[in-house]
Formats: sequence, C-alpha cells, structure tokens
Amino acid sequence: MRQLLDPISIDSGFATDTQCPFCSVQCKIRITKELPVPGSRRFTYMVEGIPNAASEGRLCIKGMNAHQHATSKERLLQPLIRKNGELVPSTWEEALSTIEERFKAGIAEFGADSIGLYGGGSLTNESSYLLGKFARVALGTKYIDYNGRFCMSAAASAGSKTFGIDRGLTCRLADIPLARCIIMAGTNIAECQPTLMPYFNKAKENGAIIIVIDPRATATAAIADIHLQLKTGTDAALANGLLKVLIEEKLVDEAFVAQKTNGYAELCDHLAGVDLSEVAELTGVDVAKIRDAAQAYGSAGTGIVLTARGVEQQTDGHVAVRNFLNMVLLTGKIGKPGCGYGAVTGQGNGQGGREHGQKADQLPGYRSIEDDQDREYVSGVWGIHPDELPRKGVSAYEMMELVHQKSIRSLLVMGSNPVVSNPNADLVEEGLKNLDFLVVADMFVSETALMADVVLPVTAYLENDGTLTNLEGRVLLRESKLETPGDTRHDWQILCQIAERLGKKRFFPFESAEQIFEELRLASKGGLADYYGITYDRLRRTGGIYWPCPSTEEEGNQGMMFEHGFAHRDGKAILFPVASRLPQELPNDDFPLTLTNGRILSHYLSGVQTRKSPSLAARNVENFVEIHPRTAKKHHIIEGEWVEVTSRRGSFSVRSRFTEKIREDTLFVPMHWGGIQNVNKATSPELDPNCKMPGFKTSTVSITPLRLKPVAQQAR
Ligand SMILES: Nc1nc2c(c(=O)[nH]1)N[C@H]1C(S)=C(S)[C@@H](COP(=O)(O)OP(=O)(O)OC[C@H]3O[C@@H](n4cnc5c(=O)[nH]c(N)nc54)[C@H](O)[C@@H]3O)O[C@H]1N2
Ligand SMILES: Nc1nc2c(c(=O)[nH]1)N[C@H]1C(S)=C(S)[C@@H](COP(=O)(O)OP(=O)(O)OC[C@H]3O[C@@H](n4cnc5c(=O)[nH]c(N)nc54)[C@H](O)[C@@H]3O)O[C@H]1N2
Ligand code: SF4
Ligand SMILES: [Mo]
Repeated sequence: MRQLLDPISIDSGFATDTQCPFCSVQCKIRITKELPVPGSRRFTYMVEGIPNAASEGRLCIKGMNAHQHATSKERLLQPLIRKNGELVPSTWEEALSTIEERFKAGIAEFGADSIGLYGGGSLTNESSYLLGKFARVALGTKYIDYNGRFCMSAAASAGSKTFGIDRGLTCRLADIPLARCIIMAGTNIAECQPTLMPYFNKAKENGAIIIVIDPRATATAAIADIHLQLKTGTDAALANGLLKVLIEEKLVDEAFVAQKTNGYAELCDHLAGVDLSEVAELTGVDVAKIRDAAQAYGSAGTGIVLTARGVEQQTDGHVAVRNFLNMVLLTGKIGKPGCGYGAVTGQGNGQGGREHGQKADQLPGYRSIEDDQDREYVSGVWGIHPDELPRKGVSAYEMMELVHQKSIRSLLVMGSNPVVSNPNADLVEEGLKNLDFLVVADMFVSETALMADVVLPVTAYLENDGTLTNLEGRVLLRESKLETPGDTRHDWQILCQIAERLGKKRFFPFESAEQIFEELRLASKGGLADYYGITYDRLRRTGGIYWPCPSTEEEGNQGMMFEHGFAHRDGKAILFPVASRLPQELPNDDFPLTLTNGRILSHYLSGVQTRKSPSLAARNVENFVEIHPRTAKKHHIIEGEWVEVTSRRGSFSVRSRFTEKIREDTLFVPMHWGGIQNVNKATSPELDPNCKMPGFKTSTVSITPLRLKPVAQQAR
C-alpha cells in the first residue's frame, strides 16, 4: 500500500489506475508520480487517460487535474467537533461517541423521523446502497433523499412513466455516430461531458444533422446545424410545435406506433389544438425553424434525442421530457441501432446512485418502498420484518423545509454541499443553522461542513474501492492501491461504525466494499436494475457490465434497451399529451429579466473540489453573469464590473461578462460558487409536482451595478 499524499515515501515512477471523480462518463485515468530531477524531493504527476469503452482513453481538463484536489493540503485528515462555537480537531472515538449520544437522544425524545439523511450521486454504489439501508435499518427513519433529486428526477420519472423503466441512455454511445439526426435539448455536452464530443463529431462526419435547443449559443451549439434559441422554461411548448409538424408532414412511423405504443389517439387530439404561431410566440423560436428541425428529425432514417438539466430543472420538467419522448416514439426511433433517447446523467455515479435506495421512496434495484412485495423481498435480504421498514419520506428540498420547520432536528450529510446547491439557499442556510445536530462527512470543510457540529473526514476516489455506474448503465469497478491518508475513513466504514454504536452491528458487518456489493447483488435481484449477475471478479475481467444482468452466466443487455419491447407489462410505451405553458415565473417591471444557470468546463457542482485544484481554479477564480451587451446597456452595466442580481427570494453578487451568445431577455450564471456569489440565493424552490425537481433554471430577476448601490443596501 502506498500513500499518494506523502511525497517522501514515493518512488519515482509509481503509478496508480483510477476513475475520474467528476462526471458521468467515468473516464479511466492512470496517475504516475515522477521525480523529474533524481534525488530531489520535488515530484510531479503525470496523468493519462486509459482506454475504456466510453471515454476511449480521452480525458478532459477536470480529469487531467483531479489528483490536485485529492492531494491538496486542504484535505480533511481528522474529525472535527464544534466546541465553544468553533470546529476543532478531534478523534474518531470522540466523534462517534458524540454521534451515538446525539442520535440516541434525538430518537428517544423526538422519534427516529427527527433524523434525516442526505446523500449524493458521487458515492459509490456500495456506499449509497448502505446509506439507504442505514436510514431504514440502523436509524429507522423515513427521511432520506439525495442530491440526485436535483439532477435526474424529472428524466427518471418521465422514463419510468413512458418506457416503464428509468435508464439514462437507452442506447450505446456507439450508436451516436450512426444517428442521422441528433437533438440535444438543454444539454451542454461540450462543457459537461467533454470526452463524449468526438461521438458527435463522428456523427457529423457521417452526415448527421445536429439540432441544439438552448437559450445560449453554447460550445455545444457550435456544432449545431440548427440552433433553437428558445426562451427559458418553454421546452414543453417547443416540443408540441415539433410534434405538430411531425403529424402534419406525415413523418409518423404508423406501424411502430400501432404495435409498440398506447395513447396515440389522445396525443393526436391534443396536437390538433396546437397552433404553431402560438408556439413560436411562447418560445421565441420562428415557425420556419421549428419546421426545419422537425422535418430533419422526422425524415432522418435514424435519430437520437438527448435531454439534460436545461429541460429538466423546471417545474414542468417531467412533462417536458415526456413530450420529447413523444417525438422519439412517434417516429419509432428507439430500440434499434443509431436510435434512442438519453437523459444525459450528471454525476459520476448519477445512474447507480439513483437505483439502490438513497431515494425517499425507493429500495434497492429500483424497488418501491410502498410496494408490499418489494418490502417483503428486501426485508428478507436485510433480515428484518417488513413492518419494521419505514414508508416513503420526502424529496431533498422538502427535507430542507422540514429542517427549517424543526420537524427534522438532526441531519447527516454524506457527499453533498446542500447549502450551496439547494434552491432558495438563504432559507436552507437558516434551517441548517437551527438544527439540533448536523454531521457532515466530506473530504473538505465545505460551506455545509462549516456549519456542522461534527465533520467526518472521508477518503477520496483515489483511495476508495467501489463500483460506479456510468451514463450508459455500465457498471465499472474502481479499485485503489493507496493507503487512506491521515485518519480518513470510507463512507461505508463510517456507516458501519455508527450502526455498531447504535447496536445494529449484525446488520452492518461489512469489512470491504466487495462484501457490501455481494449483498447489493442479492437485494437488487429480480428488480428492474438487477445487478445479481455482476461480480467484482467479472468486472475486473470485462472492464464493465451493463445492467440489467440477472445471471452470472449472462453478458448483461449490451446497452441497447427496448429492442423487443418496453418495460410496461404489455410491452408498450405510453404517449402522453403535454400542455404548452408559460414559464413558471414571468418578467415584470420589478424583475424584468429571466435568470438561468448551469455549468462551465473547469468547475464541478458546488466547486468544493475544483476550487481546491490550482490549475482548475486559475481558469475561473470567481463567478460571473453572462449578459447581452444591449441588455447591459439598458441596465447601465459596464463590462467586468460587479453587479447584484435580485429575485423574490434573495440576491447574489457577481462580475458581469458580456456575450452576444445569450438571448437579450436572459442571464446565465454558473452554479459553482457559494456565499455571496451563490446563484441559488435567487433561484426558486417551487417544485415539479410529478417528481419534486426544483425549477432551478427559470427565475425572474433584476440586475444593478454594485457601484450604484449604497453599501448598506448591498446583499451579504
Ligand atoms: N464541467 C462540468 N461538468 C459537469 C458538471 C459540472 O458541474 N461541471 N456537473 C455534472 C452534473 S451533476 C450534471 S447534472 C451535468 C449537467 O449537464 P447539463 O445539463 O448539460 O448542464 P447545465 O449547464 O446545467 O445545463 C445545460 C444547458 O441548459 C441550458 N438551459 C438553461 N435553461 C434552459 C431551458 O429552459 N431550456 C433549454 N432547452 N435549455 C436551457 C443552459 O444554457 C445550458 O447550456 O453535468 C455534469 N458535468
Ligand atoms: N442553480 C443550480 N443549482 C443546482 C444545479 C443547477 O443546475 N443550478 N444542479 C443541481 C445538480 S444537477 C446537482 S447534481 C447538485 C449537486 O450539488 P452538491 O450535492 O452540493 O454536489 P457537490 O458540489 O459535488 O458536493 C459534494 C460534496 O461532497 C464531497 N464529496 C465528493 N465526493 C465524496 C464522497 O465520495 N464521499 C463524501 N462523503 N463526500 C464527497 C465534496 O467535497 C463536496 O463537498 O446541485 C444542484 N444544484
Ligand atoms: S469530468 Fe467527465 S469527461 Fe472529464 S475526465 Fe472526468 S469523467 Fe471524463
Ligand atoms: Mo447533477
């Protein structure tokens, strides 16, 4: 075992293979530690991509620099406990005893449901599975949810309703170059999954028409043949326009629709009432462009539709995705080579993290916590009585509301930085401050950890074994040869140790990630996301296996879903009429502009990791707002100056950045900074009623140069 953090113990040429901790492509990496000058103690790291099926050996700038945060001097190496108002270094013994005492007291006084658990899509399958089990078996609380609620819930619920199963990508990445038309709606792959871009470039070389739907002319839109630069929050309406043209131009695959779908007549009735000029008015996209795009997709022999958070993080995200799925189904472009749909999964384990029970209503293998058979099966695997299993809890932001109301009084956060990444961040901060007891397990003192009573130091991806499921549904094994630095522990170890303190060791006897995976295999057996046939040994031999894989004798499904039918009982998919609607918030005199938000290439989510990496941080040291120069002029803003952006919820301050690539009525702000630069101080907490996704991507705001605001009136 070697310690990567310790320069002295390392021989020149020591190499370790790992997987990038950031996005859902899960590129494989080799990191070699080198002493360029023999005898010196100044070492460097050489980072290279290793070929694997998704990344084909490529790395983006985040992967190239991911070792920097993991080896940063800011890594948390021992537990911290708040004493006299300050977080001070402590021991595991003291930290675990404090947690034991506070959890036991909380349960005794207010019941198990006074404790909440908040997980994340960066956790391995093993840790996220165990977190779900920990909530229900060690604590007996129904309150568990995770940051993936803000990420995949709209697309996941849409896929489940339409196809009968939620699987991010329904085809292989290798199908992308075979598609003759690709629709990329609210997805900025060039900055968010950069190593996938060559698949799209190949498609273009093969003659594909690329359609990008985004209020900004992004780096992804740069490869588009047709860019539909719609008003934020109007995707459902735009899809109605596209569907209308498909029907008018007779571009419907009648045989496919008849054999493989239900609901066609209702959809046709609904579309008869759609007026293209009204759609154009609502979305801000010309009728001619809508026609061009629909014709290109409808008449192409093969085609793929991708959606991501631009479409999904809306209060109608679920139905907006379903309307894009209507297009896929009407044209029969699914279940065959060069065809399919993809909700472009976000986090490293954004797919696996949503399958095995960290969701409020879920049990492992996509089972439901409200279904009696599912409850019985999983209780059997866990060795408890089904009556002991709590029922479903509430979604991530709703948990924060319960925190605010003090109905949840203690919270354990593992793998998220909710005070930065929740909408309506000021309310969330107020709630977290009022908790009786907050425990945060992290590699760093994040903005949320800063508020905690106990902070537990965890291992980073470099030191932590486990499986992660990439955006294709391919399960990958990430093993480590490195020692755990300082006093850090694995997430799953921490859960086992707290469970032991609570007298539940017999349910958490695990001594390795692989032992947990063995139980996960059983718990998922027979479920939609069936991992039973996958073993560490097979993963080592094959380099990755797609789920569902119900038997160790089988290969898994090879990545092409729905070749022989959909996952609903009758094998058919469901067409579903979706109303066009105005965006959730409309501009007025007080809040004249629409604010949207998202990502930039060099930073990751709340920025805790990437801001610790000198090479990444240097590319963007602070946040900014993209604004059209004409809009800036109207609001008396000078390029590069600090401005305050205000919504009905709150205000944040950032530097202005002029660009003609954004709509004049829209502002764009990255989500990677906390504190006064946090865009979420202004975002809306209104939730999609179908999936509880917050409407992150559409709020109306005002913008003022800070120079024109008296200091006393500025937000802080
Ligand atoms: N560099 C980097 N890569 C990442 C991440 C990161 O933080 N940084 N995060 C990872 C994670 S967890 C996720 S979920 C994914 C997210 O990946 P994406 O969803 O691709 O990323 P976003 O930038 O949030 O949003 C995509 C686009 O939606 C557009 N958009 C905004 N409003 C609307 C709208 O109303 N309609 C439409 N059609 N488009 C709109 C934005 O302009 C933006 O270009 O990225 C993953 N990859
Ligand atoms: N305005 C706006 N807000 C958004 C979004 C948006 O587009 N716009 N996107 C939403 C989306 S899609 C997402 S996914 C969320 C994500 O937002 P967060 O959940 O806040 O995600 P991260 O910033 O990755 O926070 C992860 C924290 O966990 C730590 N960490 C990383 N790996 C591990 C691990 O293995 N174990 C443990 N214990 N800790 C670890 C990191 O150091 C970091 O502090 O943000 C959401 N918020
Ligand atoms: S951030 Fe994503 S695309 Fe970039 S190296 Fe990591 S896994 Fe690959
Ligand atoms: Mo995400």
